Amino acid sequence: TRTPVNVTVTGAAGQIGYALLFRIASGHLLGPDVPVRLRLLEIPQAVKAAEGTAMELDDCAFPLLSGIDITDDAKTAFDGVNVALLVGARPRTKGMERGDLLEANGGIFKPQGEAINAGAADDVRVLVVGNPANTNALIAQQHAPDVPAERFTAMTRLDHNRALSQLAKKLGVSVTDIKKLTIWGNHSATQYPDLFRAEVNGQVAAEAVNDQAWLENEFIPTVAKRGAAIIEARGASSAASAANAAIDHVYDWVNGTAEGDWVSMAIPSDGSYGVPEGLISSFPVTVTDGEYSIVQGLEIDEFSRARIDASVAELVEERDAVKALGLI
Ligand code: NAX
Repeated sequence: TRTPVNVTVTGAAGQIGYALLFRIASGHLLGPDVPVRLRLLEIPQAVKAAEGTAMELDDCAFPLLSGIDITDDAKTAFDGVNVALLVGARPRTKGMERGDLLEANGGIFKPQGEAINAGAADDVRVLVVGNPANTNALIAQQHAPDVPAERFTAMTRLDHNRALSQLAKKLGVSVTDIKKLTIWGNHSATQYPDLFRAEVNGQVAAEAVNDQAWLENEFIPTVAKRGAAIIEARGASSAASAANAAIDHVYDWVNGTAEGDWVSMAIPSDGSYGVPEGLISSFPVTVTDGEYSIVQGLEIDEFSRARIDASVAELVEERDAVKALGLI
């Protein structure tokens, strides 16, 4: 029998945590034959709620779930971790300036990065979901100098999946007919969902759409502002779809991407496509043998170039702001 994989989830008592944990325990994160051991990290006030979720996990009698530990101590939570899902973050509250938001999150992601550095397994993979995800990932990574930088990633897969679904609806096709879609840049309103390199049944997606006004004025804003639309409709932020995207991100990172397709992941830039080295920015990536690489050699048209540059400029600003605050 296989040794269980240690999966740590932070913010485990939150709403994404609630949607995520049951799918991890039922084998969707890593595969149907991979046993998992869950570590739940919460703040002290939410430990009891996490214990309640753990009771429900017990009550599912998942064959692959070999144990659950709950803690409010980051060092304990990340000791021996193989997959770290950093979901818990400090949300922006009314009247909060960007500097306050970044500082509050620095107070979370700096110690978590240090704890990962101290105790993680050699093969650790980190996915940051908590916003501002790209910059939180950068903070954690900068405090984990002994972990290869590329193991720190942030989630743009929800944006990717949202874009797939919007495009499929527009063209009356199935999401499986669409390949090579990319989210570029920051997981924020400046992100660029790219249809010029995407394909629909072999045809360039932007050409299949053949409606630049829809692309610019409907598609891009709908994908970029979908989070706000969900809050408006549901009265709560996206949770199950975010958990689903986290599952997709890690599953593909571990098990590989499909031949002839790619996925979107925010990863440390190696300078590809003019994105400054080290920034955690979303790219088209393929995965083979558990290692991702940025799809190379794509020609970037002028319209796309301007959109990518704008989102990357925002990431540079965020990085400079956390630098100025002494967080990295
Ligand atoms: P909730 O507020 O429901 O849950 C967050 C949980 O994190 C709470 O239980 C809280 O106690 C815990 N927490 C706070 N600080 C912590 C710390 N230092 N250590 C451990 N746990 C801590 O939020 P939820 O709806 O679950 O969303 C979580 C995060 O995901 C938010 O930052 C949200 O903005 C972000 N999202 C990111 C998305 C993405 O695509 N990258 C999409 C969905 C979501 O908006």
